[in-house]
Amino acid sequence: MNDNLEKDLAEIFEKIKEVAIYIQGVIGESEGEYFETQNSTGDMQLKADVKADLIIEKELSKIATIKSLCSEEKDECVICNLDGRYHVGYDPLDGSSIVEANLSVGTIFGIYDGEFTGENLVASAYVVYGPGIELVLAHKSVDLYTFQYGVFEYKKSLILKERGNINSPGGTQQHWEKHHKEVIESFFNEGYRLRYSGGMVPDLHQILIKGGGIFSYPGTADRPKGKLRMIFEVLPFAHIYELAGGGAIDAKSTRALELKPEHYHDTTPCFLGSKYEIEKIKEAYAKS
Ligand code: P6P
Repeated sequence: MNDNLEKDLAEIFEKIKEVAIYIQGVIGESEGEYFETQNSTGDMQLKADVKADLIIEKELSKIATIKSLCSEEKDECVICNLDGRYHVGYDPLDGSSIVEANLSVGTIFGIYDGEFTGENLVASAYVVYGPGIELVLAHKSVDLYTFQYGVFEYKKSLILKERGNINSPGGTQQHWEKHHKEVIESFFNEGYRLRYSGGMVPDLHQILIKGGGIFSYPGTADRPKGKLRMIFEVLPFAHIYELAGGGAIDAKSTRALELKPEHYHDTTPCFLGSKYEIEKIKEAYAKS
């Protein structure tokens, strides 16, 4: 039992609001320039990636209840407070490769009370840096805040209906397996609209804001384990989608929140969406 959870999360959420504003500034200055370095997943590192990561590490390590910070941009976790309790997995700037195209990008946080598994996720959050800054905080509900006149103002809770009409299909299409191609096509044949920017945060945010749909990043011939990282990306969004009334599974139809990463940077095929769409994915993959 954790009697301090609400108070602890309130402090962490306030800090996330603060770093969101700093990171927006970093993006604003960015001209898409890269370092010569790569991160643990082999992605080239934008200076904005590294700057955003340093901001988060500097600010969140000030919170005494946070024991460790595990970043997509670093090989290992950083222990910040030995007497702390929570382990925060985060992607400081997801989709940074599209910053140079001035498309929306985001930051993702998973707050784990114990080791990095879905069952230990006590809260998740993400920030969308777009025409405005939007923040979603998820603990007992999925709550949307918009940055207006210098503060984050609560707008509403986000809920996923039984089904939607957005289809957001990731992965290299020439490497999709036959059954995956067929189920993606089946949504389009039902009138779904293609909405895919290459930024996981705005793509998943759009489905939540519109109330339903399906996002997929499958295992493909070139990436059998998919591309999206469990700890920093898939588990936090799986937590958010389930809390909003939808679902999140892997290619074996296992609940994403039941997956147990073996390594910090493990990836998984993932499907996140409304209940109807998740069931269609399960049926299609069961036949394969
Ligand atoms: P692709 C961005 O690099 C990212 O990690 C996610 O934000 C996004 O969903 C995915 O990769 C896009 O990958 O292969 O479609 O470019």
